[in-house]
Amino acid sequence: GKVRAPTHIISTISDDRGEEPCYAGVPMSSIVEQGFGIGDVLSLLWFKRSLPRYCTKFIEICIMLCADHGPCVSGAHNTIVTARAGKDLVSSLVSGLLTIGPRFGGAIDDAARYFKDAYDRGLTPYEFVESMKKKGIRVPGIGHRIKRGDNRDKRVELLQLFARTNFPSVKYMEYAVQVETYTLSKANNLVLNVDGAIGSLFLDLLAGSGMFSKQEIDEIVEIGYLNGLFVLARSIGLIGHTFDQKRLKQPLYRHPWEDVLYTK
Ligand code: Q5B
Repeated sequence: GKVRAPTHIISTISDDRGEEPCYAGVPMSSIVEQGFGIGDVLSLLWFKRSLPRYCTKFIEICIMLCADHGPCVSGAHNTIVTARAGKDLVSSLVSGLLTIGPRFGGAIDDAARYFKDAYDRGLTPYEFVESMKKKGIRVPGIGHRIKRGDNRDKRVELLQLFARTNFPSVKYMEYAVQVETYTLSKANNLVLNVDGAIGSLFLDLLAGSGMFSKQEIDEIVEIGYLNGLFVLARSIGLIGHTFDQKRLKQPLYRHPWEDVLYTK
């Protein structure tokens, strides 16, 4: 019989060997003809399946809401400083992206992990938050530098409204809201932030859409797909900040001495 030479790479999401590229088996012409959007493309390339319209719309809303948050946040700041140092687009972009992590924008996966574990184990918000405190871990998805109990993050409200109207179940999000109610009783800055809203709502999307097995959901949460949403979205804004600085012909950035505490 035929002997197959061993391959060095296995790939399952896309194929460009035919007449046209395919994403998860769907030819590019179908993607265009059927009027697919970026949420559909992401579903094919990340989850290897077409998701219902309300899911792809939710993904698109996440991307739109996280595309930028002004020039003062960590990522934009790094990108602006890098662009002003005369670096190219890719360098400016990645210098901003490199700030995405557990404190800034990259808490979505951990928010999903911890909210899922706590909800599935039946922990009350009090038990969950206090157990995190004992372990010395900040609750991912909770807390914001400028948002407060009396100045909520509009993005979170928009995501919650969409999900309450369109998702079959929002049990994880409701749990996250209960956690927020408890953390807000401790401090006014401990709001459910955009990472926590996306993390909990994506759990609801995975569990409620009927498109994923329990094993697949566990794998998605364990691997950590969801920070990818923030990385993808914020790249749009970081690229914008790079162009903005170049357009404005901004000089090399130097931080003022007066804003540094020099001490021994
Ligand atoms: N405390 C976000 O902290 C921040 C606590 C907590 C328990 C918590 C903090 C945090 C978890 C990570 C997270 C995503 C660093 C944030 C984002 C995108 C963004 C950004 C933008 C955009 C803010 C004061 C006291 C301390 C702390 C306690 C704080 N958080 N306790 N669980 N989660 N959150 N990140 O204001 O007793 O005084 O020692 O790490 O979800 O990144 O717009 O800027 O779109 O770009 O610096 O929205 O919450 O507060 O560090 O002074 O803490 O609160 O232990 O207690 P802050 P700190 P104590 S969304």
